[in-house]
Formats: sequence, C-alpha cells, structure tokens
Amino acid sequence: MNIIDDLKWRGAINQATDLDGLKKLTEDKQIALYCGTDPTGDSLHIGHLIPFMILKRFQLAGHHPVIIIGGGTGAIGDPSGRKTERTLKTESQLEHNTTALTNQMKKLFGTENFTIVNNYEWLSKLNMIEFLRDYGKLFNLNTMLNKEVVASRLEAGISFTEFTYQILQAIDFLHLYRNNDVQLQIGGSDQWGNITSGIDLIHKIEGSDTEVYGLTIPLMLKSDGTKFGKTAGGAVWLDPKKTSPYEFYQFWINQDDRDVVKYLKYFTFLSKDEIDDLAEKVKAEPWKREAQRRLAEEVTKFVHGEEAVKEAERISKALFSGDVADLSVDEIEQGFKNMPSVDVENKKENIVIWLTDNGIEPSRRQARQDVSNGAIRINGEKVDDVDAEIDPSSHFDGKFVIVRKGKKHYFLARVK
Ligand code: 485
Repeated sequence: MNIIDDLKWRGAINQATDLDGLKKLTEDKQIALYCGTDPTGDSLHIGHLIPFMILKRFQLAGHHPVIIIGGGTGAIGDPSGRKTERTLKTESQLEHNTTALTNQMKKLFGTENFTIVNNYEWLSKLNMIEFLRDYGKLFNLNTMLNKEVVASRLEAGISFTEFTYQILQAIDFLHLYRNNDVQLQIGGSDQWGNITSGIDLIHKIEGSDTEVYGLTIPLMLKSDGTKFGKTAGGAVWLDPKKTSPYEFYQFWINQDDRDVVKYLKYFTFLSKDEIDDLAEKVKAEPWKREAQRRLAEEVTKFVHGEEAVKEAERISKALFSGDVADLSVDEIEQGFKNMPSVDVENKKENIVIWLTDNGIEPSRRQARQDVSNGAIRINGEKVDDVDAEIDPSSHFDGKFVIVRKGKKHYFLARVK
C-alpha cells in the first residue's frame, strides 16, 4: 500500500496542503521529510510519539526522515496550543534537554537513513538586519495575525517574541529544503500555521512552483472524553526512569475496547490484515483482551526493546498468579511502584504482630482471621499458621517482603 493510503487508512491525516500531489511524489521517488520538536523537557511522552511514528513509517517505506531538535526555536517558545506566554528556558536547561531528546530519537530511528539536526546551528547565526531584510519583508502582518495560534492569543496578549516564532519555523523548512532536499513537514494539528508559513516562504524565495508539502495529524481523543496519554501519575514518558517499561506496558494493556483498534493503527507497525483480525477478536471475544496485549507488546518493543516486553510480561504474570518469589529486585521496584508500601525493621517477628504493627492489617483479630483462612501470602507462599515467624531478610537480597492479602491486594514492605 502507498504510504499516503496507509496513513489515510490509519486515520492519521488531519490537514494536508495537497494530498494527491504528495501521493504522486512519494510514489515517484524517495523523499526527505521532517518533523521538529523543541527541547522544553528532557523526555518525549507518548503524545509526541504519533508524529514520530509516522516519520518512522516513511523511513520503513524507504524515505528519509529528518528530525529537528529545536535548540534555537526552544529558546523562543512556540505559542501554539497555549493560552499563556511561556517562561524562557535557560541555556543550560535547553542543552540538557537537547542531549536527552537526541539520544531518545537515536534509539527510535537508528543511524541508517536518518538525520538529526539542531536548528540552533543556523538560527543563532542570523543577525537582526539580515532577519528583517531577508525574511521579515516576506511575511505579511495580516497573514501572521490571522494564524489561529496568534488570533486566539490577541485578547490575552502575546509578546513580540512568541509572535515571531512562526518565522523561525518557516526559516527551518527553507533551510532543510535547501540543504537536505526536504519536501514535506509533518506535525500535530497545532502545527498547521507554522508549517504553512514555511511553505509560503519557500514559494516566495524559491519560486511558486517549488514542490513542498505539509501534513498534520489529528489530536488523539479517547472515547471516554478524558485526555489521551495521561494517567493518575501524570504523562506517560518514553524515558524509562520516568515511566518504567512495566508501567508503560500496563498503560497500553489497560486501554478500553472502544479505543484499542484506533491505537493499534496509530502506535504499531502491524499490517491492515493483522489489525482487522485483532478488531474481529475485540468484537467476538473481548474478555481475552488479545488486541490490548498485542498493542502493549508492540509499542513497548518499539520504545524499550524486546527484553523489556519479556520483563513486563513476567512481572504482570507474577502479580496476577501470586508467584512472586522469582522476581528480581528491579522487577519488584517496577511492578510495585504504584502499590501501597510500608517501611519495616529488619527484625524477625510473629506474623500476626508483624502485619498489624506495620499497618497492613487493621487489628490483631483481623490479622489472625486472615492468616488462618489462608488469605495471606508472604513472598508468594501461603502462610496460614498464626504462630509463623516472618524474617524480612530471607528474600530479595533482604530488601523487600511481598505481602498479598486475598487475590488482589498487594503490599510491599521495604526493609530498612
Ligand atoms: O522547524 C521546527 C522547529 C521546531 C518545531 C517544529 C519544527 C517544534 C514545534 N514548533 C513544537 O512546538 N512542537 C511541539 C513540541 O515540540 O512539543 C509538539 C507539537 C505536536 C507535535 C510534536 O511536537 O505540539 O503537535 O508536532 C512532535
């Protein structure tokens, strides 16, 4: 399937300057295309992933992706999609974030047939007279004021700095057109104004028949109306230190039946046939959650690698079955991050006293009852003798005791 038809089928196209022209161009030759991101943070989150996965789809189809990390534009701040003025980032913040983002991108795109550049390189060299004469003169104030991003901010106010942002992004597109043969820019729907600014600039400088295109991707919506990509703990990050691979995997496996097919189309490289097949399974046997499992596997594999998928599956299985004895210390840290935990002394103690004194059971009576009913498991083993002793140093390098009450309730005791 042609890449543009594939994107249409995936529902991944919001606005485009000339889709038929772009389809023809991508059929005729391998193109270079780009997407930019500003170093406002030191990790991407899954909201960013959509445009970058589309770049990846182009790469897999033989085209050449270019990524801009906006060290220059990030020093200014894109007003798109924001109601208020940004606080400027310091130079050292921008540098730190640029390095972190560059490393993440290299993990996703490899080194072959892929270019990553920082627009600080060329934007920082512009002097003001040149900026105003060579570029400023080509931007019509009315057109700039009419861009949705600016128009929506006029009442609350927008600084000259942020107002100028669209010119900088336009200069980037021109720079990449000239130096890297880039003919297409993609981005989220909030980037439409900036992308079309670039196309207008290229047409003015390079001639109106210059073949360049723009395409935006729709905002991801969830069927329950809540914001996509957020959990109770905040955004879902690609940095494994911010969102562990297990949490990442859990995020995908917990998606609603109503959303899962849409996400398979956006976040996996599975073919139409494979996704149609999974869609059938969501209808026929939703309780098996096969589509969700496949989604979690595929996205986790893309972002964190095959090993991380196995680890996440091992943790999920252990927590579900209760056979936690073989988990590693690192797997316990990941799997129990959002479960209740208590700090305990490294001291042997009777189980009833230990459970009560550490606040896992509300009273000795309740503790005794749960233990004798067989509802308590310690480190995966059922303990139903009220006289049993707990030795916190016996498992997991003496770091943890895992308590399970009933089928579902886990507590992590961290040994002091
Ligand atoms: O030449 C460019 C320089 C900078 C940018 C793009 C091209 C970044 C862009 N202005 C921007 O602010 N992007 C956002 C970011 O960096 O967080 C988000 C967009 C989103 C999607 C994502 O980047 O809000 O729609 O494009 C990749």
